[in-house]
Amino acid sequence: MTEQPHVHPVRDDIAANAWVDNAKYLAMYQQSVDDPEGFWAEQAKRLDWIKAPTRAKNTSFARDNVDIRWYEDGTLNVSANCLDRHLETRGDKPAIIWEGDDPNESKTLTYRELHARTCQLANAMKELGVKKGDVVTLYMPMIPEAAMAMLACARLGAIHSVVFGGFSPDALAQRVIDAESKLIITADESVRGGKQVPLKDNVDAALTRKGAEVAESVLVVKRTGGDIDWHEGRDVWFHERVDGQSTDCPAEEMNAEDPLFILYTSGSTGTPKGLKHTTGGYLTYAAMTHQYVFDYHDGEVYWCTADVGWVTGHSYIVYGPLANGAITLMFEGVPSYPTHGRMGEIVDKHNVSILYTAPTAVRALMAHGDDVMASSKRDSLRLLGSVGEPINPEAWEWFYRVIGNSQCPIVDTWWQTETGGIMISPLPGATELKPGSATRPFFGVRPALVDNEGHLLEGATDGNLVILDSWPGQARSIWGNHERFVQTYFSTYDNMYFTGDGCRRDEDGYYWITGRVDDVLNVSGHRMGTAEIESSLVAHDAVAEAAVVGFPHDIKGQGIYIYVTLNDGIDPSDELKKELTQWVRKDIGPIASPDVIQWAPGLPKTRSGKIMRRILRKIAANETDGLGDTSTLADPSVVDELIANRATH
Ligand code: 6R9
Repeated sequence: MTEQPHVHPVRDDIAANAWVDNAKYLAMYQQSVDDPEGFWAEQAKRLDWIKAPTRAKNTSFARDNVDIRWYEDGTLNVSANCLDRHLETRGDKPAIIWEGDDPNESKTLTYRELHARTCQLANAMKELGVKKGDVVTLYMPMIPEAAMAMLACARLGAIHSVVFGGFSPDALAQRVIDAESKLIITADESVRGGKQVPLKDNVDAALTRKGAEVAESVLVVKRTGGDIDWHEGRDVWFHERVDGQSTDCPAEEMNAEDPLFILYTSGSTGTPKGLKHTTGGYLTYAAMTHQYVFDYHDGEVYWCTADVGWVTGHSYIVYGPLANGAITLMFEGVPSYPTHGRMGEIVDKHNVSILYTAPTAVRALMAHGDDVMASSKRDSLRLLGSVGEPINPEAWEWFYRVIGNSQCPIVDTWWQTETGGIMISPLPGATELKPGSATRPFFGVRPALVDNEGHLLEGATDGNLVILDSWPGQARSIWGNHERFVQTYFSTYDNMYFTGDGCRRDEDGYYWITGRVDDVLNVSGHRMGTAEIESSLVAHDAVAEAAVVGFPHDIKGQGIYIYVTLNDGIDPSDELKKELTQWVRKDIGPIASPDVIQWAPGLPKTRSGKIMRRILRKIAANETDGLGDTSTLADPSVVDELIANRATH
């Protein structure tokens, strides 16, 4: 990238009212890295503790002793911090504004109502046998009950594991089994874009899988009233069990390092990992980043368009905003329904000030031209945010100009499931914006770039993005497998957390994330391991071998390109391509739908049998002029064959 970016200076009107301007950012940042103990001890005061911590940080990234603890002698309850403590000051103010898939459906829950409903649900969960330390799986639509269920778990000290409602029964079963989850909370169906998704049927199917019988109860919200099967003794209607409960439920006293949730995410190898997040540090970090990055001020309506199935939904629909007493908008549907103007119409309808969304959504709207926003004014907007993948400068400028009427700064926030909260991002009152750059680190975050041997690189350069020291929101482990946690994040480079992302730092010290450097794809902001898709494909009778790579896709950011070697005697056909596409969708979920399948009589391999994905990526991207070093290939003719028969997309 040699082209000079178009710099957007800090707006005076924003800086004048912002929590931090540039001088304050620099001073606070310096303090946060010079004296993390003092800085984070002070920040902990934003929460209500039952017993205040006497120490903030106790962390080690050493590979033989990865041990991360924050506020370890403090106790608190996350649900009490998100609900109870607001009752006196803002009990009758909105907590959640819910906008249904159908534009005629919306409702508001005040803090008092959300508190009462959460207590009722927690009492119902107790009746169903849920205790402190149990794992509860949530497989839910984007309805307020999803937030209530998270908060009810937190209230009881149970650990939630939210599984995205677009995942298949097998993917759900895998997560239920891994977490040994005894209760599942779901709905009969979810509704997105006018279509029903059979959540309860999927749960039924998941629970027939071997091992999934650990789940003893299924609590079912009636969302659509659609037809479902009923398993007497296992299934319980939400309204029947919850509505009559007491609206009072004491919040369990939890240690700061007790688990709050696990959330599964894809890595470069193996099955998805359940990242474990804990209470005190996570909530401090989620609340603080929400306040500063979105420059949140009391009474503003804030809308994050993510799904609660992803970490963005956890930290920036539920925990960060509610800890701050904010008004958080929750949207059940999709930005394209009933028309592509929906997002702007929701902004107008609810007077949204802050809109946090994903580059893929912006690009999908941009493809329809500027008129797509003609049905709304969006003059309530003050700030825009982006997350999930790199945002290309064209999409950034369109987001700025068309959605934000050239009036709103954009915070491009880089972070991960593992980091719990935003790590690199502009602060609206402090940071000059360069479209495409996540800019500078948040307080307490020490990013660095290293070469492949782990040598620290200085100045303007490209490298692998690592973080040199711990921050309170960081995941503590992988559920049931600490060794894998150490292996994945702390063994590539000594004493550093490895993010898996490549990155460039420019002359101004701004960070530009360039994408994953491992075998993880980012399709429309969803993380997927190539290994997961490959293992799904080779489980099909016709498939001998499969290799999956990403390729540049105008809207999704990355598309999924699959090379398949068929078993002897199987004929390639378009029908078989369709069958394999359905197979993967059914096995993992629609988000893993292949974009392109190419038959590959052979795959390029090294003499030791390793697939050379670098070459497959180049062919998929149609960059076959610069294949680089192919001298280690066992059989170079394989590559010529693949180029000659490259599939188009
Ligand atoms: C929050 C979230 C994490 C991966 C991450 C990176 C990519 C996220 C980004 C971004 C460039 C941004 N990513 N935000 N890349 N700019 N602003 O998305 O978590 O689902 O775990 O994905 O997403 O590659 O490593 P998660």
